[in-house]
Formats: sequence, structure tokens, C-alpha cells
Amino acid sequence: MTHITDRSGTVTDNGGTTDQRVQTVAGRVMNPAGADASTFDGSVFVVHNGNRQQVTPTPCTMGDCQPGEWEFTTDLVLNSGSNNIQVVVEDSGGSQVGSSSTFNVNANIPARDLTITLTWATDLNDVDMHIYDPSGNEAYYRSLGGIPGGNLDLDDTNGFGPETFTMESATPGEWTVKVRYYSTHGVTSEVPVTVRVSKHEGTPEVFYHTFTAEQANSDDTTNDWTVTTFTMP
Ligand SMILES: [Ca+2]
Ligand SMILES: [Ca+2]
Repeated sequence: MTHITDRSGTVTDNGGTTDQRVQTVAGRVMNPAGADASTFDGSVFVVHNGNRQQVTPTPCTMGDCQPGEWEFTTDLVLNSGSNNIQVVVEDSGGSQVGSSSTFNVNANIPARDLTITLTWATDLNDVDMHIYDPSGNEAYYRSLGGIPGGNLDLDDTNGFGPETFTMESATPGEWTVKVRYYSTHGVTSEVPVTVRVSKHEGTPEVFYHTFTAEQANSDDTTNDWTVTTFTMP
């Protein structure tokens, strides 16, 4: 990767500064299976300040593609201050076979009271986060701004996430986080799900759950995972 891009299309290069929290990271990686392979035989991760986020590579189509080169794009929500970003490629056995140099950007944005991130370990399928503030307002895929002052960045419907909720000044009181397996999109395996809750951009508290394919049920709350309930001061 050589740069990040915010939603207005403004590019920030390595070593640069931005005042926009939500960015797009894109880049190219070599397929561990070689130049002639039609599937990507491995995994690609964007590592942001130590947190690994898996992304979906697709065959390189734009511009001067080299043999065996694939590309990826993903959303990234920056932290206030320093952000270190690295791209890592693993082969299908989980051994690291490639990595980029570390990209650093300084984000000139306020620290957040609350950051909640949902990721899952399967490609193609749709998992959703539902967040309830102390007044019962809900932020979810159909109402990304459903909690006044907060922002759920997007609804990822095709694998891995992340879906990230951020709020600079979180309402005091009791908050609840739930996760629903919305649709398998043909995935039959179990779905390991991870939620990270970080207060004041500190070390996240991490929660794990596994859904089965039978638990995917769109707008039915029956199989919801209640991740955590916590109090903001
Ligand atoms: Ca989703
Ligand atoms: Ca996705």
C-alpha cells in the first residue's frame, strides 16, 4: 500500500496527517499459489496498531498488473494520533509469506469515548452489529446513525467485517451490544465472531462467539448473541 483515501477522495501518503477518521486502504499482494492460480491460496490481513483485520483479495484488474498480483480494498477507522498500518500475507497453512513496510499516518482527530468493532472469520457472509445506547436508541445496518452523536461506519455484507461504531462523547449510562448472523450467503461452516470494545481508545476488551449456519436468521432476534452490557460514566 502507498496511501490511504478518505471519503471525499483526499489522499494521505506515508508519514502524512489527516483530519478524517474513516479511510480506505487499498493495495496489491502476490498470490502465494503463484501466477497461474485462479483462486487466492492464503489470507491477507491489514494490521492496524496491532489489530489484525482480514480482507478479501480479488484478481488484479486495474492498470499495470503483474503476474500473480491480486488487489484488496477495505475501510479503516483511524485512532486519534499515531496509526501504524501494515499488510501481511499468509499462505493456506497460516505461515507468513509476505509483508509490506509499515505505513504511518497521524490523525488529527479527537480521541473517542467509545469504539466497538465487529469482525468475523468467514468470507462472503453477512453478520451485523446492533448497539443500544442508554436511551434505547439503536445503531445497526438500517440506521447507521441511529444513536445521536454516534456513527456505525458501514454494513459489511460479504465477509470478515469490520463494522465499526464510534462515538466521541458517549452518553452516560448502560450500553448493550448484540450481534446477529443475518445471512450465510451460502457459507455452511461455523462462523467465529469477534467484538472489541475500547473505551477512550485504550486496550480493547475482546469478546468471542461462534455462530452455526442454522442460526442465520435475518430480522429474527432468536439467535442474537448479547455480547456485553457496560456502563459509561
Ligand atoms: Ca453486516
Ligand atoms: Ca467485506
